[in-house]
Amino acid sequence: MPKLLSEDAIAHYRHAGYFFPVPILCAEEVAGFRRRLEAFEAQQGQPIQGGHRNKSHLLFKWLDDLMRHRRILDAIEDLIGPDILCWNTIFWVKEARSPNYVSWHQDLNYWGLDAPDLITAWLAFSPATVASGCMHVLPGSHTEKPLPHDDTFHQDNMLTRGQEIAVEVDESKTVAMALEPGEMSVHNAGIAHASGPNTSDDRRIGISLHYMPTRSRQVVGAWDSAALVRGADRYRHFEPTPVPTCDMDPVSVAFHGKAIAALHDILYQGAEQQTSRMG
Ligand SMILES: O=C(O)CCC(=O)C(=O)O
Repeated sequence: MPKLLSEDAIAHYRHAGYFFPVPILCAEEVAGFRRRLEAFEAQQGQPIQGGHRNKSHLLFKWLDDLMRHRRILDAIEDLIGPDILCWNTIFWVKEARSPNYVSWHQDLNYWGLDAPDLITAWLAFSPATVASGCMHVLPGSHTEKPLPHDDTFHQDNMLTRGQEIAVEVDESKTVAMALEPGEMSVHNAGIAHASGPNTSDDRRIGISLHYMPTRSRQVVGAWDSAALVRGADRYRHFEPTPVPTCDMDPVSVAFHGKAIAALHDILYQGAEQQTSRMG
């Protein structure tokens, strides 16, 4: 018996590689999360960026709590079973009227993870529409051979290396995953996906949470970390991340530094250039 998703939603995810929308937070709850993020940005005097965007659950207690939200984990358990690690959490912020985009890519090529059932849950903190640059997916592409990619390092591309699928993607076959604030989409990390610039007057803010079964392995980096968010981990392939007791808990901030350095090496493996972008 599934915990949250319908049998149809699960079947759709398996054959198409994605499903949306899944309602997670009410309007008041999601506004509270947006306020917390924006309070941090106001304190920093700039939008969240660089290392702060990744493994951010180690920096913000409220994000560690969100990563363990019962409804999110029920949906993930319906798709990958009860023993669940969260490998990464990444903020994706496109400012109002910003040219920033995400080119067509497949994440499994870059994360060094031997985890064909790795799921990205993407939760909207603000309206994600076609105009604001919501994500698009190419249905079924997670079941095919990984596509070749080029590194473009384009300045407006939000991805680590501006990685882009080297063959033409037939846009007529793609699906736009528009979300209201508080709704979530899920996609398999092998699916081809992308998003366009933000032509709206509001910021487009989302958090991606990357969940995988505990049997998964890191095969590129010598060391990697993950948070056990549900069930038991009898494999111990990843160093368990500390649970912050408050925002900017010194113990988890120190761990974050080590985890981000390891992630940087994994994401830039084989690249000809390196920047501070990670995503
Ligand atoms: O937020 C976006 O537009 C893209 C996010 C993405 O590529 C991902 O979550 O895998």
